[in-house]
Amino acid sequence: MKHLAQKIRAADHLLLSTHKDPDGDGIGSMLALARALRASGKRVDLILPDPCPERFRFLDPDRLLEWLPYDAAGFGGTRPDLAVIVDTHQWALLGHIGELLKLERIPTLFFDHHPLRDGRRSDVISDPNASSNGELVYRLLTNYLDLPIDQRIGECLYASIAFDTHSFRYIRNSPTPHLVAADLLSRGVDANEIYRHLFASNPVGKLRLMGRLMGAVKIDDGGRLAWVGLPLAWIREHGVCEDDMRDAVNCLLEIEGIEVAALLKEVGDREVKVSLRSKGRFEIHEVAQQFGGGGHPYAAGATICETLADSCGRVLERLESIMREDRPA
Ligand SMILES: [Mn+2]
Repeated sequence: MKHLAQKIRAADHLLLSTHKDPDGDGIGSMLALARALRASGKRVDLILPDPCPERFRFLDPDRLLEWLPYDAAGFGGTRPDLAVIVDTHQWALLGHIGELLKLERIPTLFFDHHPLRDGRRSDVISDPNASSNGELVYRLLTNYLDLPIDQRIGECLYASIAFDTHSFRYIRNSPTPHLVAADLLSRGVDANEIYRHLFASNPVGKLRLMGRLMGAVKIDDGGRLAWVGLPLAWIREHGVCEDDMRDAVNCLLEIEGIEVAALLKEVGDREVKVSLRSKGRFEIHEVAQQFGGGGHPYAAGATICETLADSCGRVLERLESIMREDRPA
């Protein structure tokens, strides 16, 4: 983190970005870092590889976030000195932004909290024990950059942490997210307001689709595995967006006795997004990696280029095989 702080301090013009399908943690982390660095006099541009989902817009009233401002023509003569990517360390998840950074040879650092997929990398600053990237940005600002955290920055950091911990439910028994959140509250952050935006602003179509989806859930492996396939036609019928279905897999994991949950969401012709979750007895990121994806030991995902039915078959086979080894003789 010292290395990252040095590089940031040395840069006058920074570019911040995050992964495709940007989430509350990535967006909150980008905005918090950008606000703090802008206040210290730096030029900071924020670009997203996909549009910002509606429910995170409240964090960005002055519209700092841009989507696709940089086309193939490049940076228009104003090359950033440094790019900092939050909440991922995978080039593949940056889409066209990754290609542009490579093409223009922009020095790029990844600031992340996901376990590294392929050994050590000098361009990745990652702490997989952190609840969220927001927690890491907080640590960077307070302990390494000595930059003040005002109420606005605090809101973004609080939203990051609340989003990735699902309102402080998944905290890996570390007191840190609570301690950081307490400090942010003391800076004037309105936790109720953030909760309302992040978790209590669901469109009714999402609820109806969830009802339909829950009716289709299958329970296997003697009650330890819950899974469901979500056809693209259902998503269209109910008019929900990608972001709306993000928590569906967690509902499956909340069933009594379930150890592993899988949601397979059809997103296009022969394109299925797989989300895997585990309560902690089984590590499922290796299954995601077998399909070219990644994530945390207990929360991971991948994209499979097959039909929905074939994807379900292949994923179930892998999950059942890792769970079989644990079955009492
Ligand atoms: Mn995150």
